[in-house]
Amino acid sequence: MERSLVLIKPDGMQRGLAGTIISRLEKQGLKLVAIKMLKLDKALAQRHYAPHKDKPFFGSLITSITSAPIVAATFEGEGAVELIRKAMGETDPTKAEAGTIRGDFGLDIERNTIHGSDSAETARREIELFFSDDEIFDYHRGTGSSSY
Ligand code: D4T
Repeated sequence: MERSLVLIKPDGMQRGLAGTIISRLEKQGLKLVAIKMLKLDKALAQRHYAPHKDKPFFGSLITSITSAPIVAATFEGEGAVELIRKAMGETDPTKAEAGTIRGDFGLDIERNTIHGSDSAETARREIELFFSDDEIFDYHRGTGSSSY
């Protein structure tokens, strides 16, 4: 079963959107298997965003993601990576469609409320950075709204 890492970024936290965003993804049928709140230190932020280390926005990305506590979560489900990317919408909220998380809540490209892994391979790398094996739970969740 595929997994994806989701981060509610500092701007999302400051606007009280963590519950709303987690809830949207849960309602989509994705299974929440790990969740925690933490304040990223610079070292972890740089490891997480290492693929962007040569980009001009890398410095401001690290500054913003370490500026306040975030919520990190792991979701599981068939096609979880793609489903979450679709639910997130375009990186730039001004281009993201209405009904997507960034389209509805994002302010600008630096304050786009949510991170989601961009491939299953990236997800494996990112989940390992944030969660140990014993923080990721294995439990049954029915796909119907009334089964548990
Ligand atoms: P993440 O990785 O946060 O899920 O976002 P995306 O996958 O949608 O976008 P990305 O990897 O291209 O960018 C990572 C992160 O950097 C911020 N960013 C991006 C920025 O501050 N300025 C920019 O010009 C770009 C392209 C937003 C997301």
